[in-house]
Amino acid sequence: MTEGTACYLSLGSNLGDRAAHLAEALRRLHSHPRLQVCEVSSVYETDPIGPPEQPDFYNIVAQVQATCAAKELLEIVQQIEEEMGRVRTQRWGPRSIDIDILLYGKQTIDTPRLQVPHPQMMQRQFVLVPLAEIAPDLVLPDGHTAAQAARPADPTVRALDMQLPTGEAGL
Ligand code: A4P
Ligand code: MG
Repeated sequence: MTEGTACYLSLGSNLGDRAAHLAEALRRLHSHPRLQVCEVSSVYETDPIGPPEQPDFYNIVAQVQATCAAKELLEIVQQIEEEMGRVRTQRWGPRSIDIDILLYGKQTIDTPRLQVPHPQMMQRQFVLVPLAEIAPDLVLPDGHTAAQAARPADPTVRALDMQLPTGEAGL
């Protein structure tokens, strides 16, 4: 049986080699001793939400088993963002890699540094469509399943025929 807490992460990139940044972030997550990357959605090209005039994003959602607390998971993802050279300039602006915690098991967390479930996840098809691909029956904060909440035909979220390797595939 797989150990730990089932978590869902949203990964996005809209600078440089977007697919390579996502693949590198997955590799770094999986190589952390407390994390195992179990499922990865295919890659979606998505219209930017936030400041206009920025490049389209590549987005994926990954399911990760975590044998650490949520607070430590946030520290791990922020360290990966930092190591990968993300420069925080503008809120919702361009970035080489952004990793958000969508869900940490069934926990609700509301601290200044961490809110889980992610407060914007139900409004973002770039999160819901890839989430529904890997976990259609997952029940979301509003009681709907991921498959019910996702609009796969949304023109702002375009599936690319591109699958990045999961942990099992030897990241
Ligand atoms: N924080 C609180 N809760 C969480 C959580 N559940 N997961 C805090 C991760 N971080 C969380 O984030 C700011 C602070 O949020 C962190 O210090 C952490 O303590 P940040 O990553 O430094 O800043 P940000 O990402 O620029 O801002 P924000 O508000 O987190 O933006 P989002 O929600 O990450 O949105 N459009 C498309 N198509 N695809 C995208 O991926 N992403 C964004 C960024 C905007 N538009 C997008 C996309
Ligand atoms: Mg963020």
